Amino acid sequence: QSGPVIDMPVPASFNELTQDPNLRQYVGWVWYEREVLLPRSWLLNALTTRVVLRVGSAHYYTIVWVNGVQVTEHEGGHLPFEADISRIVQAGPGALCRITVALNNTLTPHTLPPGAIQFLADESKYPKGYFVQNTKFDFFNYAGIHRPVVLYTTPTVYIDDITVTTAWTGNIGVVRYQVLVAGSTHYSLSLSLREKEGKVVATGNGTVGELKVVDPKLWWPYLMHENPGYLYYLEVTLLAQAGGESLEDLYTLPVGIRTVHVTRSQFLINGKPFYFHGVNKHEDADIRGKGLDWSLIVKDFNLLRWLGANSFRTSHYPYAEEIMDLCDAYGIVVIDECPAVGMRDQENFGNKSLAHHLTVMEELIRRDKNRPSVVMWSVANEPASELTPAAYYFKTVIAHTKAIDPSRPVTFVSNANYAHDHGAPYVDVICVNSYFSWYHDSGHLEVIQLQLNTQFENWYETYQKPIIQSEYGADSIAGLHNDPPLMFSEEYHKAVLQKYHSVFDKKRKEYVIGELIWNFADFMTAQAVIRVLGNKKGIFTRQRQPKAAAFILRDRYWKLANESSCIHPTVKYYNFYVLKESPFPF
Ligand code: BDP
Repeated sequence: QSGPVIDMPVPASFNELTQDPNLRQYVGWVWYEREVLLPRSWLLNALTTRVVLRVGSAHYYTIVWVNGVQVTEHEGGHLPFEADISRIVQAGPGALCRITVALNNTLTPHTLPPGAIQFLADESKYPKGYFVQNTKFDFFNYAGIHRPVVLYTTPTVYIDDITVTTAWTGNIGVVRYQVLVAGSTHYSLSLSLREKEGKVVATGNGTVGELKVVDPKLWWPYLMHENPGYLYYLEVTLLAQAGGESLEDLYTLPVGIRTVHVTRSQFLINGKPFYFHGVNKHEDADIRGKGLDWSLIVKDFNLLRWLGANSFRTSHYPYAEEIMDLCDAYGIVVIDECPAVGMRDQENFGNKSLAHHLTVMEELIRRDKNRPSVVMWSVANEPASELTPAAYYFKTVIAHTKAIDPSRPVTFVSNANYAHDHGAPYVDVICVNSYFSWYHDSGHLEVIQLQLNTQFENWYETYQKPIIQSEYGADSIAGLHNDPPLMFSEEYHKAVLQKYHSVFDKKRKEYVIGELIWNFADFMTAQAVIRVLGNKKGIFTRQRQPKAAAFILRDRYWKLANESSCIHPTVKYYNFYVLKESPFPF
C-alpha cells in the first residue's frame, strides 16, 4: 500500500542517500515508521509516570502517530516539538510502541521559509501533472527527520519550563528564575546553583526568585577572557505526591552569568565592547544534508577556534540544540536567526504568514532563551522589506519578539541594495549584507572600498545604530588560481576580503561592531547557472578543507582578538589548541 520502502537513517536528510534523482528532488509526503520496546517500568503506573516523544526537528510539516493514534502535528523545520504519549502506550498490555511519522516538505507562500509550487501545464513540454517547487532562498531544501527523536519520561507532576535571566553589579551576580510546573498545583520546588566543580554557591525555593552569587565567574566570549564560556548549573528539584507515591523531578540547566547592552555605536557584553569577528554557517554536508552529525559539529567548532572566530549567525534558521550547547560551553557568541528567508513576494507578508512567524519566534525563544551564547535574535534575512506590507509585518514581529524576551536586542538582516528598509527602524542593531564586485560591478575589485564606505555612512546617518556587516564574500573554486585575480579564483576571493577588511578597520573605530564572512563552508543550493554544485563562498570547502581565504581571515581574527582591549594577555595565536576539559560527554 505504501509504495517503495527503503531504510532511512534518523537523523538525516533523505535526499542524497540513494542514487535516485527522484528522491533527491522529491516534493510531497514521505513516511517513517519504527517499532521500539519500552521499558516496563514506564508503563506500569500511569498515575506517576509520563512518557514523552520528542522530535528535535523534522522538515517541514509533520504528523506523528503512536500505535496508530495521532499524537501531534507540527509546522516548520529547525525547531523541536513533542507529545505526551502516556495514555496510548500505557493503555495496552504490550510494551511495543509503533511510531509513525508523515512528513511533507512542500513550501507555500505562508511557510517559513516560503516557496511556491508551479504547475507546468504545456503538455508539449512537460509530462501531465508536472510541477516544480520554486524557492527564493539560496540553499537546498533538504528534508527529512533532521535531528534526534527521543523517548523520555518525567513524573506526572513535572518541571515544564524554566526561564533564567542574569545580571551582575560589583561583585554580586544575580540569577533570576521562573519555574513553570505542570500536572498539579501542590508541590515544592528547591533550587541550587552549582559551580562547575559541584560546589553549591546559592540556593532558593519556590517558582520565582533570585539567586545571588558572590564574586561570580562571568560568562565571557571566546578570546575575550582566558576562561571563556563559564557555566554554572542550576539544579531544580520538584517534590510532589501522586497516586499515593512521592514524586521527584530534577532538571539541571546550564547558566552563564552575563549581560548584553547596545548603545548607539557599541555592543557591550558584561559592560565591555564586543566586536563580532565570525562567520555565517549552514547545517550542510555531503550525504547527510542537514542531518545532525556529531563528528561534523566537533570538526566545525575546532575550525572556528582555529580561525579565531568568536561568533556566528545561525543563517538562515535555528541550528541544532547540540550545536547551541557547545556555543554556551565554548563561549561562541550567537546571533540566533529564525527561518524567515526568501520572503520576496507580496503574498509572503499577509496575516497567515505573520501569525506563523510569531509562533516560530515563540518556539525559538522558548528553546534558546536561557542560553548565554545567544546575544541577539534575528527575525529575518533579506526579505522584500521595500514592499509596503513589510512595514506593519516587521514592526509586529519585532515588537512581539521584544515582548517575549526583553533581555536581548533584536536585529533584522537587510540587503544593502534594497532601496527602502521597513525593518531597520525597529531593530537595535543594523545587520547589512553586501556583495560589491561580485553581484554588482563584477570583477571590479577597485570599487569595493568606495561602495562599502558609502554603504556604512548611509546606514549610520539614517538610523544612528551600530552596524554589523552580516554577510560579504565571493565564490571560489578550491584549487582554481589566477593572478591578477579573476572571479572564482582563490586569489580573487582573498582580494575581496582584503578590500572589505581595510574599510572595516576604519569603521570599527566608529560604529561598525562586527563582520561575519559569507560563508564558513561551501554548501548545496538549488541548481542554477550561477551555482557550481552549490554556493562556493565558503572559506572552507564543503569537506572542511581551508581555501586561501581562510588563512587571510585567520590572521585577521587573531590580530583582532589580540588587539582588543579586553583580551587576556596570555591568549596568543599559538595556544588555541590548549583546549579546556570537554564539558560534554560526547
Ligand atoms: C545573500 C543571501 C545568502 C546567499 C548569498 C549568496 O543572504 O543566503 O547565499 O547572498 O548569494 O544575499 O551567496
